[in-house]
Amino acid sequence: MKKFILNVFAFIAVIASMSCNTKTQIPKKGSLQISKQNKTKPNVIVIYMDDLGYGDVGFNGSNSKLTPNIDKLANNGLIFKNGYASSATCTPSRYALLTGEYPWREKDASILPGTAPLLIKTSQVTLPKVMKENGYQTGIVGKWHLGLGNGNVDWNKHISPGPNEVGFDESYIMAATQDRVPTVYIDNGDVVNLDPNDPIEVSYKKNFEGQPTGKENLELLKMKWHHGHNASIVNGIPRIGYMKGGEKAKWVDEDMADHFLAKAQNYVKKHKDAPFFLYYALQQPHVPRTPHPRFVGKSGMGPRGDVIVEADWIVGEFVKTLEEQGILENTLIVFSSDNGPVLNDGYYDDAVEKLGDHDPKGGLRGGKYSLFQAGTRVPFFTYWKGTIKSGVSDAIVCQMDLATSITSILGNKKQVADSKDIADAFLGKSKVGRSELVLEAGKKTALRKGDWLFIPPYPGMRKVNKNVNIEEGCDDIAQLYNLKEDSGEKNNLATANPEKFAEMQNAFTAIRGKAYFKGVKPIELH
Ligand code: NG6
Ligand code: CA
Repeated sequence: MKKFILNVFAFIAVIASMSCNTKTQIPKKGSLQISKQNKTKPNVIVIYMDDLGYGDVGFNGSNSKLTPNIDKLANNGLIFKNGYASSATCTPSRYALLTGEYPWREKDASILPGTAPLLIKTSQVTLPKVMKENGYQTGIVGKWHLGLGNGNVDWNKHISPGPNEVGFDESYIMAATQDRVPTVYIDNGDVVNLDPNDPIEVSYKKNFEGQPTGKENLELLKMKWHHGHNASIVNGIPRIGYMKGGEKAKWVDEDMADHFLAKAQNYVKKHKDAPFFLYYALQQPHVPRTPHPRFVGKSGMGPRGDVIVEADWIVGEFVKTLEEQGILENTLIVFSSDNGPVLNDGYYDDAVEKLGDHDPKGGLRGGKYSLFQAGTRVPFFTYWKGTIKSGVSDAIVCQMDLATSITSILGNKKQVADSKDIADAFLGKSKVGRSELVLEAGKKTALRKGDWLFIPPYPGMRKVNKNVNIEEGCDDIAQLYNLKEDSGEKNNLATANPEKFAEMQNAFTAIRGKAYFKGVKPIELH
């Protein structure tokens, strides 16, 4: 009898568990994925723009209406008014984002040619590795620009080490920049559409015999170079560096945004059922600006505005995919840019002529390549539907802090290099971010601390980069600005406020060392 009762109970338990299972198997549209994933382990996506300025986006006050989709996301997320890239150029900023280390600690972290060896050591802790330790699938789609291989890449063979050796399970990238050769996509270390009968050769030193160049063959160009960019011609666009062969593998510039979008969408669809980390690095609005024909003329500002409109559409489509896959609520999105804006960055593309009233700098001083704020203060927001409340934060946050902070959000502790745990600032639970941050431009550094910016003297260094018409932030004398009262960095208070000056100089010296003032050899960028 006892046995019978036990069996009845066991039977009821089995039926109950079956009906529970059936319940979870017929969820409302979209909820299955959410239930499968653990709420404490959101997907994490970093959407990273290339050269998008603080003032290019509506959510930082621009009236130009270039970014309605990005603005919608930002306005439903947490907007950082003091959000920083670590540097005013691409490679160092990406290095800091992925390693959590100040890029000025790594001597080779400056703008890399397409043939540079991998900058990140395979033994180094990285953001994607940290995510893997936390049980995440990791992927990168888009711009890499952190070097590949060991210094002598054969583009016709498997390329390694690269993103897959520093923490990414999957990678689909361009090696460097859109204006640098090789102009091919690389899928997990292999050039896409490689034809063994048309091998690829790349050099940054000399041209391959008989190959046309931007310098000598102006008649072949559909886009004219202004400075630099006069080496090999691909798709009528002159590039930095020389390339031969690989005709079938060459990308079509106008299709690049759609191409990377499809890869990012596929990645999301493939991995939606378990936590993933995706670093989606768009190429816009870096030069050459090549909007798909359906975006040409859409901004009224020429190609620079048009590719921002294009990128905005892309972000909108990408978010739609997250929604359709039912994972938007379980995904933390971080949106930012690798450095500030530049208009003429080497091609005649009407960026200056058609700018109109638009201010890519958003009232800040400088731009790409600059120690002034427009170099490193960039569009920045976090979005996590249902978890992060919409709002605006003044906390000082840097992309470099994501490695440690995201680990902390996942409930773990891991101090990654210079990356700070400011998880609460990223989630909007605290108004406090970093207390101080060293900013970098072409190996020159400055210190943001509280409301203040200290730039040490850079005697003899060029003040204005005439090619791009941007003030680089250097002066023979030291500079001190109160950014809260003087966001345009117009009043140097170094002599007017000796106490603050001494405090800031000491804080800077404590991090960079006394030798900095004597020994530093900053590089002048083109
Ligand atoms: C500069 C290029 C510029 C751009 C930049 C890298 C010249 C004259 N200028 O050297 O066009 O490619 O490097 O930009 O070649 S970044 O956003 O990837 O850092
Ligand atoms: Ca950039």
